[in-house]
Amino acid sequence: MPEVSKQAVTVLGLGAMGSALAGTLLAAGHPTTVWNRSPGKAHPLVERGAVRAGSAGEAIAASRLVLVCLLDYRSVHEVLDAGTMSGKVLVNLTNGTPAQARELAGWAAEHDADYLDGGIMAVPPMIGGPGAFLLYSGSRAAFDTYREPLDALGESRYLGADPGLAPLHDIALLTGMYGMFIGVLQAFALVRGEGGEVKAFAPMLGRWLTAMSGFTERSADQVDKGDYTIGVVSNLAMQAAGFGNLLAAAADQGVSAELMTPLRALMDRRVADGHGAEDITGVIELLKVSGK
Ligand code: FVH
Repeated sequence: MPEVSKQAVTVLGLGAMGSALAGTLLAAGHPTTVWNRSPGKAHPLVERGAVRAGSAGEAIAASRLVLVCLLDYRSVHEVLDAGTMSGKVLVNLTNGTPAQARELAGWAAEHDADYLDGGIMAVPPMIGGPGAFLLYSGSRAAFDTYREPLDALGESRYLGADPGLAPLHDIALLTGMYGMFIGVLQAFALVRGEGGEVKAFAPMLGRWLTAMSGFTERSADQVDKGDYTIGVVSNLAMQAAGFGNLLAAAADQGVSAELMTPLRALMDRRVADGHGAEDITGVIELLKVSGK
């Protein structure tokens, strides 16, 4: 059986993530052209079989599929302006806002290019492994045509034609992650504040966070229905009273509670508004910004 040739890919940006993407595509057998502003970062990939382009324009010309993974959208625009995008399929894996993605999709359309936005839900060592998943939105045709190289990077999930959908979900997921980071950092600061060994405490924290992870599904149901009385196990008034102890313990230890105090204020407002018997999820009602 003759070997079916794999689709050629250009990767613009060889930071930690771009290098992982290009290395994974090479390992999957895709002819890969690479370019980076600082050319030295291409060297390990060239040793593995990548073609180093002399300029961003040359890299864009090399393949129909152009993956871009740079620091931000400003750098994306700077780099893409150097090439001819007509007839290309641009897959942008740079972190940004839904508005930035929609603007770039419009720019691509003006330049006669197809556009797919992507959100990478993985850190570089995870790329190509079973834990990585990537969110896509924008051109369905681009997603279907290049499904094979996209799947090589991780599990691919297409969210819809609106290019803003992938960054919306990406940013929402990262928001959840940073919320967890806030809690972990504050918990470690408290344990350290009393001279405890954080490494010994960490497995207990991991176990507790796993036990509490059911909150996401239970609260999602409450939010979708706009009813914060469904399945209440721990009412808000009780939680608000206990939350004060988290802040008081920090103050006793000389640990700042600045990561936590905003939630305290919102819980207290919600209780004062008469929702103490409901779930904490109702705090979301106070996050609505008027005029939007
Ligand atoms: N690394 C991670 O954990 C996360 C995982 C989820 C996705 N993010 C996003 O991926 C984008 C790239 O992140 P990265 O990890 O590759 O970042 P760096 O290693 O810092 O590399 C940045 C690359 O961007 C190039 N660059 C910056 N400014 C410019 C510019 N004005 N013109 C051209 N290129 C530019 C930089 O080039 P150089 O400094 O090597 O010359 C790197 O190639 C990012 O959106 C994450 O949020 C990563």
